[in-house]
Amino acid sequence: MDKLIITCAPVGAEVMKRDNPNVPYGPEEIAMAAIEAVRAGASVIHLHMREDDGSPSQSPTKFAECIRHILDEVDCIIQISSGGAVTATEDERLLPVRELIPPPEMASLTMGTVNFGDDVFWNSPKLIRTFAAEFKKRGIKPELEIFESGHLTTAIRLIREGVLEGPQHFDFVLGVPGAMAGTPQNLMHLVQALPPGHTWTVAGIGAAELTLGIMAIALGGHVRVGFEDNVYYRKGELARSNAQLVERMARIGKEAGRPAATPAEARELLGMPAREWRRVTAVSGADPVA
Ligand code: KMH
Ligand code: ZN
Repeated sequence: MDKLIITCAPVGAEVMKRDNPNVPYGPEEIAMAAIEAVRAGASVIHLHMREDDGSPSQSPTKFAECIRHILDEVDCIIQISSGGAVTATEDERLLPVRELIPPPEMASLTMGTVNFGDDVFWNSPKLIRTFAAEFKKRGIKPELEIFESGHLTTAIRLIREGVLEGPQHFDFVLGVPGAMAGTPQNLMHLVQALPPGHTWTVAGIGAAELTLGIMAIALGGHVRVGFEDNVYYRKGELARSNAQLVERMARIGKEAGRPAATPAEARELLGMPAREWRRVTAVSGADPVA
């Protein structure tokens, strides 16, 4: 089986320091958490931004500052969030996708609307097409976020239509309250419904992070861990850091014959161009790359 791509999602838009005091806020703390995670075996960093007080942000300047810190220290695939928070507008969600120079290698792209706790995470077909066109224009590889079974159907339709081109990378996000539960049966259903030729990872929420991660290792998929999805190491014990969660997955993967992929190996597995270690140096309203 292929080497294991470990994605770390160090913060998300919802989790707060009151949930776990080790949750990072602000570009510098988030960068530190990401660097430690990469050193522990993560090759992809799924990145949300936070203000220093913890409120969610889509500020390209803050993204650029954080990415600069990370890439000053380690090579990794930066995957920014185009989901942001449920309160973010469509334009706010697209800001870092449009304005980071150079563009990030990857960004998340959710394949449909879903209940999200007591809120709704809106992703109409029109929004998805707009986002996919922006990604294509800037050469950003999407990670297709699947919170519900119907999201996979939508993704398959968009692939058939050519809106999404080439082998795609799917993230099965299972266990968000209001969405598809984090059960082995649900993961099996999605894996079996996935057409051949694509890659997938699983982001189990809460305790499902570990159980579904182990399942993905056995099935040939990949794994996401981090405080965006889960703040516990085990029941009743908060995780010390994102890196601690990455380390455990890297250890289990190695034992199972799937050592952690390096960033270069992850790019190859995801069908992405090999890259020199790159730095985000600027933000602009204008896009000289497009
Ligand atoms: N925070 C959620 C509303 C993504 O990053 O693309 C959306 C989310 C998905 O986390
Ligand atoms: Zn996210």
